[in-house]
Amino acid sequence: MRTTTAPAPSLTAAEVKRLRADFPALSQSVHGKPLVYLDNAATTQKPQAVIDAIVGYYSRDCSNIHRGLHQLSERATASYEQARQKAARHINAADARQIIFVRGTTEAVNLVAHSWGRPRLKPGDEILISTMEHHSNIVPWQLLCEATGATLRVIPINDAGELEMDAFERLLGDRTRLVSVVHVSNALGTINPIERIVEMAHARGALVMVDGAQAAAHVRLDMQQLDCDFYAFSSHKIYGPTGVGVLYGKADLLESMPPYQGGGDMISTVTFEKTTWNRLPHKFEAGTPDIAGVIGLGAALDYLHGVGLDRAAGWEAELQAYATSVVGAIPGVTLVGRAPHKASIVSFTMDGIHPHDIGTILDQDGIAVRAGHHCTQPLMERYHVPATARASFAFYNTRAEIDALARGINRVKEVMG
Ligand code: C6P
Repeated sequence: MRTTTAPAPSLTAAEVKRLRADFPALSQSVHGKPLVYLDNAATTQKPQAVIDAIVGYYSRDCSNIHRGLHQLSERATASYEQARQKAARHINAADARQIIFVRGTTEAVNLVAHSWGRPRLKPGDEILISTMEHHSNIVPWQLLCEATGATLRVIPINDAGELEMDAFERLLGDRTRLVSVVHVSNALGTINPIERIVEMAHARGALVMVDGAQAAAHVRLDMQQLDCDFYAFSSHKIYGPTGVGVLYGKADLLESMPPYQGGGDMISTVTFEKTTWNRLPHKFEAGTPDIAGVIGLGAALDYLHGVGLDRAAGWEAELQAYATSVVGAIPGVTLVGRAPHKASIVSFTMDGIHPHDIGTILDQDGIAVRAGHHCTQPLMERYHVPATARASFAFYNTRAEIDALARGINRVKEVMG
């Protein structure tokens, strides 16, 4: 018998108010105004629990991991490996061995391009990406293509900012070895139909890598259901520290790939004649990792699941809808990215005003947004704009902050004449 569960109700405004107190950075003033932090796609603020976990490691458990037999090392190793279990649960990976700690999404893509791609690809093979990719999901594949003679092909998008799935189907062919696409676009907010993409790619014998940098904090993830071959996300966009991220991979693929870097911890035995590799996941974690960062990520995942990812996402969806209507209604503002299925991002331009001016004037009002090409230059070219201003939300943002953004945008118009 199939059972259905009702969607979790969204956080309430009162809960959000209480939760904001968990984030010390949110209570500060900037240029004499209360901070309105709407740059969460660049990085989220960190709850006290994450800060405490990092301080706790350095002040109590500071030691190296997987090496020492002493108490401190055992404690640090346990916290580090617990974080791996938490990351596995966060994305519903079948096995924590499939979680490789890396520096972030960027390193995860580079790892796959290097370890999976270099030994396998040859001239005539194709890698498929999309127009809305972040540079970190473009450049590693370009480097791979240069090294192997493979070809990079690009799925177009429509004006709303959605993948053109018919074109994707046509581009998929016997030569396609890998499709690497973003789950949630950092510049448009579009949520891509990953399950469908995986089905279509697998039907043609191609693997799928997903850049989940903007999805992991906002979308419930289930690797076993998505069935993608690789998935990457960064800790710092999910309330954790910078410098850490996760590469998930299917176990048989990871087993078949050579190490990315050589050094300590990733070996089983070393002689000058021959070295054998450690088992997963350690084969891909050479050298002393960012132990405090990984422990901080574990605390961030505990924190987010304590809040409730679905309830947080529900609140963010309300903010997204409200911001889209309020900002989109301001004369002279054009929203860039109007897909019906979006998460936590409102990107816009203003007639005759450079996005850098928008960002600078909003900052004077204490409002933090990002203005620029968002490391998606080919996407900016697709829309014939040099840059956009981007407001991006976390569950701790409020409707009052979006009202402040709208007032700020009106002030930008006044200042710029
Ligand atoms: N986007 C933004 O402001 P790293 O730097 O490795 O943690 O993440 C890279 C990355 C990859 N993919 C997507 C979709 C991303 O959004 C990012 C980072 C930030 O949009 C900084 S450019």
